[in-house]
Amino acid sequence: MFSKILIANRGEVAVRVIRAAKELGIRTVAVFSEADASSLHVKLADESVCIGKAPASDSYLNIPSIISAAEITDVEAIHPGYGFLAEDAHFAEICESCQIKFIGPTPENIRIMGDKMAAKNAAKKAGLPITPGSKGIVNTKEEALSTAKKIKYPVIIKASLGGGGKGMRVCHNDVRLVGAFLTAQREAEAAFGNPDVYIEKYIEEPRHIEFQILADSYGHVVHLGERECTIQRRHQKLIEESPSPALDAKVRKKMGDIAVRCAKSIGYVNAGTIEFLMDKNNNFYFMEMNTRIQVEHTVTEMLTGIDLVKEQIKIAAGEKLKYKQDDIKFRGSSIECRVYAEDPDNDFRPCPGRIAALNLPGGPGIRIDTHIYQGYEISPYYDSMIAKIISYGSSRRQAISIMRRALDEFILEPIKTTIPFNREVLSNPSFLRGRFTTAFVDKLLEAKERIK
Ligand code: MV4
Repeated sequence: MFSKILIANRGEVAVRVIRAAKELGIRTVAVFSEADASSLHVKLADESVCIGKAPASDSYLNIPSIISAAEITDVEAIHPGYGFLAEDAHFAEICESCQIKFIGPTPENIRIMGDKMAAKNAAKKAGLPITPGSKGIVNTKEEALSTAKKIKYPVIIKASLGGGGKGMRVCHNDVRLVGAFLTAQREAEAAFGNPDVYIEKYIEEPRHIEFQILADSYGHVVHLGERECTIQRRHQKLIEESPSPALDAKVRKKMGDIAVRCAKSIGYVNAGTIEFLMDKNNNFYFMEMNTRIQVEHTVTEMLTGIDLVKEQIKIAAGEKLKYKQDDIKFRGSSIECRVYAEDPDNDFRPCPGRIAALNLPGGPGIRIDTHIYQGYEISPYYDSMIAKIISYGSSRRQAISIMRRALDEFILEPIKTTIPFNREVLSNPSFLRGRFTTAFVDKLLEAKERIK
């Protein structure tokens, strides 16, 4: 096992990784920007190194600074958390070439899944269900039109290096398709330095369901069940839960087996997530694979009792998985509400500032993952997620009532947060019945707008 690792991240995930390392008896090095000198991850780590100015490009994305910090402090491995450099194949490569273990998948794993068309082709080759669409990159408007003719409207144009909703365009007819195709190419070039786009059948009002997998370096792969991530706004997830109210045992088994097959087929190592789109008739399709630990990994931990971050570190250190698929038991129901320092009544505008008063919820069935404390200054430079509230109960109803009680306990002054919005979702009849699609949040906000 490693004796010392560096955490190339900030905020709640840096704290999360430090906790896992501590429990494994590993010493920790925090890196921080000039804006984060008094951040919790710096206080909790054994050592810390300032790596640059507040803008992420000068600090948390600054590879030479991070590698220098790792060399100076003599760490054996780097955990990237999520965001920043977590899915940067080049960074993973540089770590390895400096004899520093990257706690995550191989550079090849990251590269193939970062190219969404290549990922789709790999998934297809492994026998996964994929949405009908172009065989590969679509290069001309004639090809775009013939693809649409074959799969029929509506279609969606996606940037090959996009993902997470960036650079997507939905089209309903030939007239719109040509313009949208050319714009999508131009936008992809500007955003990702590569104009490649592909086209697929647009699945209307789907659900987003993802499977957590763990893979060791010896080809052993298990899945840890699904997460329901359909409650999103502009590709920002707001509430996640496990199990998904949309799956029965049969579909769950089928999707889990498929997720494992996908990871095995590309020789995947470490923790990863296979995302699926599910349509109204419960048909599901491979969408993307995330090659990192995710924000919502917590709900999976509650059901399985498995610490995913500790597993990531153990896998990177060369340990074998201790579980076979049948050893993984799922118990109860868990929900995560993300708390953003944003004003839900003002188009979710970020609300940075100093926290004057704070009460974090607690009690039975509540877990809080956060880096905030009373007196902490929420920085305008970074993501506005300030806490995750995770509830755990014996049933979905229990998990919901525990969460509603916890939301009522949360006090944070004078910053506006998305807690009131979370509360609304948790009392919405469609949500309570487990019947919702990716259009849920927009519909809720539109309904509110009408009665204003
Ligand atoms: C789609 C889709 C419908 N049909 N692909 C959004 C994020 C990126 N991972 C892919 N996304 C979508 N791909 C086809 N063929 C709808 C979405 C989508 C979406 C997916 C999951 C959760 C929320 C979403 C919100 C809007 C669009």
